[in-house]
Amino acid sequence: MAFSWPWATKPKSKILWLDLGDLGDLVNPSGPHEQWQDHGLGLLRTILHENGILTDLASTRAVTSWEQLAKQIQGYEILLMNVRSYTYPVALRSAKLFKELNPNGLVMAGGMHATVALDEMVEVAEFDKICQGPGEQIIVDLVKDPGAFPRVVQGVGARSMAEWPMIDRTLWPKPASWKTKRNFNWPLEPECGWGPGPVVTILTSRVCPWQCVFCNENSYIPNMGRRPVEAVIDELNFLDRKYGVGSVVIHDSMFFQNPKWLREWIEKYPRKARKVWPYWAAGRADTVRQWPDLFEALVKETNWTTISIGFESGSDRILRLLNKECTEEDNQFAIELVNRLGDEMEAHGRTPPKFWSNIMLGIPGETPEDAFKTMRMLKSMKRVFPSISFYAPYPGSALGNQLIAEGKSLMSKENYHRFPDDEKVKGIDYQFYRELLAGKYDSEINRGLGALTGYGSELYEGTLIKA
Ligand code: B12
Ligand code: SF4
Repeated sequence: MAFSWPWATKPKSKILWLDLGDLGDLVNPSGPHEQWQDHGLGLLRTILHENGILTDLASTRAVTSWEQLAKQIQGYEILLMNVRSYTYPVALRSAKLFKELNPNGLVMAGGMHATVALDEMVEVAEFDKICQGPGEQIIVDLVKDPGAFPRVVQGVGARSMAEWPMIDRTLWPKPASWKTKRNFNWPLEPECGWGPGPVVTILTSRVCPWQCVFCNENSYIPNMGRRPVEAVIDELNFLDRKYGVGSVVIHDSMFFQNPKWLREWIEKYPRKARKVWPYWAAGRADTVRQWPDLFEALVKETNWTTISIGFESGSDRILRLLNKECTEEDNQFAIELVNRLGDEMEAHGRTPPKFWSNIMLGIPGETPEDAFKTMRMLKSMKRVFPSISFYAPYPGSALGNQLIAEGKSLMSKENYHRFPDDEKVKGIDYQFYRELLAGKYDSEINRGLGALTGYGSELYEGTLIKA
């Protein structure tokens, strides 16, 4: 039987999976998103356990010091980690600590960072095996016989998410303090203001086909079939029967794609789910404009209450620079539609949908007027959670790779972590943006509102968001 710290005293398996995140995120978290669970870890541990390979679990999020972590990672032969760029600093330090404590142990790391920044990881001797790409079809063999593989391993994925097992959510780390335990709803997840708890995070699709230069996931995540609608509903019903579901977060990078799948979702979710749980999911302004009826049906019939849209900017110039393939007009169309739907639903006593509006500031090439236009766009949203961050040049993305190559990125392996207000690119006037968010230019922004309606003048103050 596998177990998780802090209740365990001695290793039961020789293999340890280390969940990554900032120290203390499951002890005394600064926000709800840090407490969300890692589906890569959940999926691969489920596959390992289904194949008879039991792993123990520790989490950097469940400790508040490296000394505490050291006690939990001693005595193991293999350390497994899912490394993303924003967890790379913690992964690096953990790998070194593991090798100090277990000089004959093997560190095997996979995850996004291995795929997009292999060079960086290859330089570090402590990483014994580095797996690029998906791991579901290789993890069992790799762990059974690491010697049969070269140091850098090409991962193998499933053709379709239909082949993925249902994650055994009890293999996820537990909240690690009385304070977090109270509201965590483990093995489901805590609420974050988008819908009632317990929250289920779930994936229905893996990759987004667009190529925004700050993201372009499809250049490094292989395409794979979407999870069948029935399987998603079955999992939600199973979790509801077992734990009771309050609301759902669909973690897909792009939920609003593939109209055939979405039509089936509209047909089956309201009929077959034990309850039409409200959910958070992501879309794009241009496709909302392209398929407005489909969008409206999703909002009204399936309870899509928190609509995440990567608006990013309110200026055509910047949208083009980002290869966003959305225009100011597309953005305005989506905003007006959601404003109207919200009014109608409210008039019928229903909860109106709300935007989770992703906005980037400090994009190289952005002028103050571009930023003012973005703020005006934000003010034309009647019901909105603004999610504003300073642009971050992540490796793997076209613009990120370019800025890193030009020596303009301020993100380093000690500081990949994305704090929304960190300074991330050389030459950006961050002071201007801080003043903008503190309201210094409000009269200018409001003057330019023109035909747009300005809702809530304090809308974006203090709204730099970490996720
Ligand atoms: C859900 C999600 C979130 C959620 C939850 C994160 C969580 N707890 O897991 C939230 C909203 C909180 C979030 C936040 C952020 N995220 Co995010 N997120 C995602 C998303 C959409 C899905 C992740 C997922 O579950 N994937 C599915 C699982 C199964 O895949 P996986 O974890 O990669 O694991 C597979 C492989 O990597 C491999 N593997 C993994 N580990 C191992 C280990 C071994 C040994 C082996 C062999 C293989 C292996 O096998 C697995 C199965 O195939 C991804 C995009 C994507 N489609 O993956 C972005 C993504 C991971 N996020 C990203 C970023 C940048 C962020 C943010 C920094 C936001 C931002 N854009 O500024 C923040 C940071 C939060 C923080 N803590 O500071 C980037 C990471 C880029 C990078 N280079 O690492 C991604 C890729 C999106 C993107 N294109 O920009 N995110
Ligand atoms: S930013 Fe959004 S739309 Fe653009 S590639 Fe990434 S997930 Fe797709």
